[in-house]
Amino acid sequence: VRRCLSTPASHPETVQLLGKEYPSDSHTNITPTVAEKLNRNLYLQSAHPLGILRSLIESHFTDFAALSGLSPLVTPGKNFDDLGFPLDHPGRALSDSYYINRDLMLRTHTSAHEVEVYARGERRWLLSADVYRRDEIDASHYPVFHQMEGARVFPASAAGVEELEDSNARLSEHLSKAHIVIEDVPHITPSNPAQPTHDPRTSSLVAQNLKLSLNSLMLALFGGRAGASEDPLRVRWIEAYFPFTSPSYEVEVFFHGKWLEILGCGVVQQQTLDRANVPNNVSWAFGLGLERIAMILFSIPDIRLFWSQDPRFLSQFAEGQITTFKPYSKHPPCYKDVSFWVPDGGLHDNDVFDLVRDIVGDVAEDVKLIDSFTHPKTNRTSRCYRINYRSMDRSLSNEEANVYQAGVLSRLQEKFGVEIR
Ligand code: FA5
Ligand code: MG
Repeated sequence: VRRCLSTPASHPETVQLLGKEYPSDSHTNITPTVAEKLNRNLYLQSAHPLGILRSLIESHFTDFAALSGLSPLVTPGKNFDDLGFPLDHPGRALSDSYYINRDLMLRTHTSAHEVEVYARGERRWLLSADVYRRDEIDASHYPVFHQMEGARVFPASAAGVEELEDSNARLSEHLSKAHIVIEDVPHITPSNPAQPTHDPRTSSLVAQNLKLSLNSLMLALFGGRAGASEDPLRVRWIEAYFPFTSPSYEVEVFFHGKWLEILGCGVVQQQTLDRANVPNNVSWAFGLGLERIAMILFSIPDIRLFWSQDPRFLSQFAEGQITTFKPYSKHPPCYKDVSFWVPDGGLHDNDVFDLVRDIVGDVAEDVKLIDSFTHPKTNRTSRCYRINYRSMDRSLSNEEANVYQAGVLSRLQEKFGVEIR
């Protein structure tokens, strides 16, 4: 995995990913640090927290196909257009997503594979994968994370309604005995409507089946782990919006005193199923964040730890077991500020964050914009970011942090033409 960075951006160059070479263009913004992650496959390692969690969910959904190993390189068509994202959706922007070139990107969510999996004829399926987003830098954000998509298809017919009623009765029965408190929202409302081509009653049954299936998963994952055994598990359903589902919801779980967003889901837009050549069917789908859940279940305090190859991290986990992570060290933080005048064309926060992550790697724990002002006379804008340099594995010397800091400063000047203050 290599990108020739020595040539200026205006020259033709290529990007090497997963053993293949791709032409780059004005869209290319993938960094070597991110490119390195493409073949790590953390979620496939049976004794890694992400792999343990994946297996746990897969064994909960009996009779669902468990898919994985699909290439992270997808067309924007697959990631966005097939799912009905409007052309001006912010997720498409260079500031938010990684592009290899204008025709190829790193998937930003597992929903990018919905059409092809439905088209294969799968009717109950799970799909796990690494996904990529340009984002802020802190203990719960990393440019690579993992999602699991899940879906179930029913025929849009009397037989389908019968299957739904049957499944809903069974799941309700199972949940009625459980120690769980669910804050629900109505399946369908004017602001979260059934699709025009759907029979509202069928849509409502599909939404109910989705909710029951996921409440049952939450119970399997968190039940009995929510704190004192007397406390019931609390799950909260919230109305949401996604271009590719309606109605849509988000699920939050109350854990250690906080509501935590776990997943997005909904009744799949008919155009997705039509595009996959399975009309006359209805489906629900969800997409959950594996890190979010694993951080709670294993008490992992920092998302960078998932990428650690330190045996003090890896040796704490075993296949099939949820264990509580014991932090082996917390080295002192080392804060350094970088102040500069923003270039005339402007500069996106995510461009700064990505540059820091690329130069400093996992030693960058946190980057925050702490000050921004525009000079009243010259109209120039100055910004100050505070970087926290801290390794999870070892103590960092001030000299080392200074070397990183110098690297950040010179790359900011070279790449974006900022004027350091
Ligand atoms: C999606 O990605 C939708 N594709 C989910 C979906 C699938 C909706 C199918 C409907 C039907 P969202 O961007 O909210 O939605 O991400 C889904 C989950 O991924 C979040 O709930 C969260 O658990 C996780 N997630 C999102 N962003 C991050 C991040 N930066 N770091 C870690 N986990 C994240
Ligand atoms: Mg969300």
